[in-house]
Amino acid sequence: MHDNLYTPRPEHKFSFGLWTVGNRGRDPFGDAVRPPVKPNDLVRLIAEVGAWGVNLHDNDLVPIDASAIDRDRIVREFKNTCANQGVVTSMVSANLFFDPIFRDGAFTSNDPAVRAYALQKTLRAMDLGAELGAKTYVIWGGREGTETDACRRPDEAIARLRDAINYVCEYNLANKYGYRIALEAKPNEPRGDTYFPTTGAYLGFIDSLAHADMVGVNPEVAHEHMAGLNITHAVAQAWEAGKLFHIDLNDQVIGRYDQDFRFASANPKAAFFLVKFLEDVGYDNPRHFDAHAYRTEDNEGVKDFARGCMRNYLVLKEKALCWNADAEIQEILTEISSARPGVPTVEKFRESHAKELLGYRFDRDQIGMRRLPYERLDQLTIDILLGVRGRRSTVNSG
Ligand code: GCO
Ligand code: MN
Ligand code: MN
Repeated sequence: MHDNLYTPRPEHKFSFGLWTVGNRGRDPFGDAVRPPVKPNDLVRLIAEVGAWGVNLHDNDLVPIDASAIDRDRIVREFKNTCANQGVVTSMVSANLFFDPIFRDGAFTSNDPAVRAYALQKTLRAMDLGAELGAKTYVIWGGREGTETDACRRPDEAIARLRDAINYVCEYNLANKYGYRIALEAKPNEPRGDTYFPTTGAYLGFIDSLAHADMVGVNPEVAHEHMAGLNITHAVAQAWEAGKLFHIDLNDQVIGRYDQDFRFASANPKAAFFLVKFLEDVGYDNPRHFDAHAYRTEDNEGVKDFARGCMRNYLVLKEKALCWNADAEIQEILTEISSARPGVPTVEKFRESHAKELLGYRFDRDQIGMRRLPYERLDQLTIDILLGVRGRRSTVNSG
């Protein structure tokens, strides 16, 4: 492939989970369609497609019942493969949803033994990630939810989750692991309802933690879309709060099952505004593709899927640059937000300003008449997205 605008490079911090490129196409209605690929070979695949990092759950790499000796050998070999392939382990997590013990949740379970086991599994996953050099630890409350609220009071579940996260933060400090903990929200699936259904819900919760500074969020495109929400607004709130520690990029049609499609494949316009936001603000944490190939693909097709995720990101990044450089777009943006001479503006509170503001007579008719040419603005955006406007890439786009 030619080295061009759409070639992934380490500075893009593109990463894939072992469970994403290793997804075998199992769904609730059908069994696996792709043969298993070993973690070390998945790392080779990640290197081959040009990504920077790999993410994993504890049991994506180390079987849940592995002996200590096997565990150490597996981790050693994985570390070697990553080093040889130039792939960074960027994020780790514990699988707190697959084993039947977690069928009613992990940290929020009513059973104290389940909660303690979930914590033990998490601490071990933190040890594992630290050994591999990971700096982000994701907590996704996979089964932290209900089908019926008869089973427990939701505020008790919330308090249990707080206790667990506070413990995790203390362990992080005690071991000097330097993790940034990223909480990932999802509205439902696999449970009927999940506690903390949205990124915004987690942002509200973080302030109640003992080590709030250590904890941020990991918004996922599909999860906000499943709830019918605007992912860019959620991401912007996280960014603005200094909490955008990680991001799960994929795609999802609103109202459907948890699809995990290739990034930007279902809603390219929403993906465009997301990429534009991340690039405009200078987001520099990992860009993780938490998605998987269509069930119709074989293992070769998984590479097409992975390359497509990164390519779409980079194409949209280039489109965002075109958008920012477009004179007509910039003119409209300036026009719609310019201040009016003599009309008060919002300032920091001062008695004198409040007095002036209260005394001023706003001409609602005149102010309300300002043209807001959003049809034109959006059409210019669509023209850029559809490739009939804006800088044309002169290099072969491979
Ligand atoms: C999902 C989630 C997971 C998490 C992963 C990392 O919908 O299944 O997005 O893929 O991101 O478990 O904690
Ligand atoms: Mn998901
Ligand atoms: Mn995810």
